[in-house]
Amino acid sequence: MTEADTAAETAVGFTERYGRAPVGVWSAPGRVNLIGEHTDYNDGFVFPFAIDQRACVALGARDDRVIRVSSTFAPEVVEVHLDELSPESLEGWSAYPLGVAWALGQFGAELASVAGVDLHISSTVPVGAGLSSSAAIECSVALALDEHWGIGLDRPTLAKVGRLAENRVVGAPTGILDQSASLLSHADAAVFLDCRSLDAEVIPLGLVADGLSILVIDSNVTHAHATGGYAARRASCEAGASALGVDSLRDVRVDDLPRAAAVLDDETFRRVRHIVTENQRVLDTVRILREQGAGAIGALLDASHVSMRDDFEITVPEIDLAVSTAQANGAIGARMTGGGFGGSAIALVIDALVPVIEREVRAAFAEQGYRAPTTFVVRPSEGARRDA
Ligand code: GAF
Repeated sequence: MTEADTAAETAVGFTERYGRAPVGVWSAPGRVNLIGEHTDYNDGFVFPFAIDQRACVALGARDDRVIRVSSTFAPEVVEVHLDELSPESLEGWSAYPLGVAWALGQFGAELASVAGVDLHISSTVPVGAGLSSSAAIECSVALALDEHWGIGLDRPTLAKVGRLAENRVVGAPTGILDQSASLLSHADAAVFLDCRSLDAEVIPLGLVADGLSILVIDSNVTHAHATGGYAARRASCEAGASALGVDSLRDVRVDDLPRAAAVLDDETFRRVRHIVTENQRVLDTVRILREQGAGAIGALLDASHVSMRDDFEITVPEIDLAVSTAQANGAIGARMTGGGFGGSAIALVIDALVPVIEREVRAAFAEQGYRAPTTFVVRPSEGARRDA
C-alpha cells in the first residue's frame, strides 16, 4: 500500500466512524536511529532518519469542546472534554494523541478558546519494534492540532510537545530523539541533531546512489520504556554526571575517561563510557559520511553495538544474534537501533546482499529456537506533513 493509500484509507475510516468527511489528513513517520543511542537525554548528539512507515490522523471539526479519538488498533472511541484534559485523566493508547492535546496547552496554546475535534488514527509503524510508533502518533497529532487550531508552533517546539506527552502522560522518561526525527527529517537524508542546542542539520545519506540499503531486523522481542531498564540507565547517567561534577555527560570527553574510571564504580563508569564514546561516534559518522559516503561508516556502527552490548547493557541475545549474523554475511555495519531491551537491529548492506542477510538471520534465529524475526528495508523519508 502506498503512503497516499494510507492517507486515503484513514480518511475513509474517519467517515465510517463519525459519519462525515474529515477536514484534513496529516501523517508523521517512525524513525531509525542510525547512531547515537541514549545520548539525547545526556545533551549529546544523535543521527536518526524518518522511515517510510507512518502514522496518519484524519481530523474533523466540532462545534462543542469535546475531543473524540478512534483508531484502527482499538475498537473503542475515547471521548474527553477539553476542560478535563490532564495527565492523570488519560490512559491506554489514547494517552498518546490526547496527551499531545494537553501538552500543546503547556506550550502556550490557548486551549480554553478552541473547539473540540474528532480524530481517527491509523499507523503502519510496527509497535514495540524500537521504531518510534508512539512518536509517529504524537507528531502527526501535534501537527494536525497545531494547524487546525491555528497555534503556529515551529517544528522543534512541536517535538518538545510530543516529548512532554510521552514523559508526563505516557510516563516514559525519554529524550527528544524520536519526535525530532519524525518532525525534522527529509527524504534520503538523516538529521544530525545537537540535543543541547537543538541545532539540527539535514545531511544526505546517498544510499540509492551508492547501491546501499538499511535493513531492519525486528527481533519481535517487544520493549516498553515506561518501565524498567530505560529509566535505570538514565539514572546511572545522571549519577555519573553528578559524581564527575558536570551538568550532563555531554561535558565529558573521551580524553577525560581515565579520570572518570578513577572516580566511578565499574558499572557507572561503563554507562558513562558508552555515552561519551557514542557522542564521539556520532561526530565521526557525520564527518566520514561527508568525506567518504555511507559505505565508510560500517566500523562505527559495529563499535556502537559493542558499546551498547557490553558497556550500556541494553541489548538482548536475539538482537546480538541479528547483528553478528548480518556482519558475518557481509553487512558493511550493524547495530541495535532505539532504546533497547528488545526492538530492532539495523544493517547497512549492499543492495544485492539484502536477501542473503535476511535468509541467514532467519536461519540463525530458527537454529536458536527464537521467534522468527521480521525483516524489511527502510527508505529514509520525509518528516511529518499534511497529506490531504
Ligand atoms: C527511545 C527514547 F524515546 C529516545 O528518547 C532515546 O533515548 C532512545 O530510546 C535511545 O537512544 O527511543
